[in-house]
Amino acid sequence: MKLKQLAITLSVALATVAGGLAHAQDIKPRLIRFGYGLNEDSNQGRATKLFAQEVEKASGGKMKVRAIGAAALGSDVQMQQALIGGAQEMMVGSTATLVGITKEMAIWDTPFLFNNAQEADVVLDGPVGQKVMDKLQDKGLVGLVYWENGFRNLTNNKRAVAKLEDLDGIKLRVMQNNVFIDSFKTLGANAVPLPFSELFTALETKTVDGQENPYNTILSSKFYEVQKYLTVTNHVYSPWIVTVSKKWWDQLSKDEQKVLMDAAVKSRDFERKDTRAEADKALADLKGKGMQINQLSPAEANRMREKLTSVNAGIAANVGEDLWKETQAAVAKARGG
Ligand code: TK8
Repeated sequence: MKLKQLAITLSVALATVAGGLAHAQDIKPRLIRFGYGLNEDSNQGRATKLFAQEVEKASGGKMKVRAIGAAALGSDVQMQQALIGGAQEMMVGSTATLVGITKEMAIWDTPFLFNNAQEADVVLDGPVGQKVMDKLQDKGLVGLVYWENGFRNLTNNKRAVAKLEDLDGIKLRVMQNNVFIDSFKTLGANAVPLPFSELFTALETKTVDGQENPYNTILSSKFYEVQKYLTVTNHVYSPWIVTVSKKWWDQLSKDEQKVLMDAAVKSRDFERKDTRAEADKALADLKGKGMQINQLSPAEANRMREKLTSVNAGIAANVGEDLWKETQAAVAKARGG
């Protein structure tokens, strides 16, 4: 009797140990090359670092993230191709640069889609954001979370842009994306698509006169050194998206995938807070660096806004009327309408 009980206790104990081991074995040593475009000392760099720490912690040091910034692994578009081919594991970059791969991503390029970051969070983290993200899977990418790049503002070296006509003929670098090209042509600028990794030099050598990016990036990429005028336009909210090579992701165990997903969510929450805190004081910082900053009058802001609505039909046709309508409904709901 006693012996039998001991045997049962032992076998239960053994099963528990074996179970624990089996679980631990679902995480293998992995090296994750994680590329991004901005400097290490930027909101993108800081959140990548946090992601790396979380992955290492949750995997007991087995999964290691090698974070490689400043586009050292290539521009957004080049890294996306490396992920699809399986030559690189992970990256973070703009949704706007993914439009050539997944046309639905262009929905986020709709001018003035969101009025504030809270609306963006609700829609991006909700069913519409997930649906658009899931489209990547057919193309060899897995989207994990959206980070905040932020509301974009205009800088240039020619003149203070106080009204629509001031944009006439300004050579403006835009992302490699048709909605951005159309938007700025519509506003009268000479839109020049270029990868972000070439932007500082293009500004410095005056290949282009201006660019548009969130305050955070204007600061961390030191655009204030080569740009004099900043106009607060907030013309569009840009998300970043953390993506994984699907080829590689499909080789991971469920446990390994969970480690990455959990760390991605933590990095997203950290990144949004960090970005917003930095943006809140960025205008004062940029003024301190010598930039001349102006706000558009409400009347001029409205003129710009109205002009830009002419690109909406093209976006709707590209992403599909259903997604367009679903997004508008999700925004209205986020607004409490
Ligand atoms: C960084 C880019 C950047 C984007 C741009 O790789 O290209 O202007 O705003 O954040 O994705």
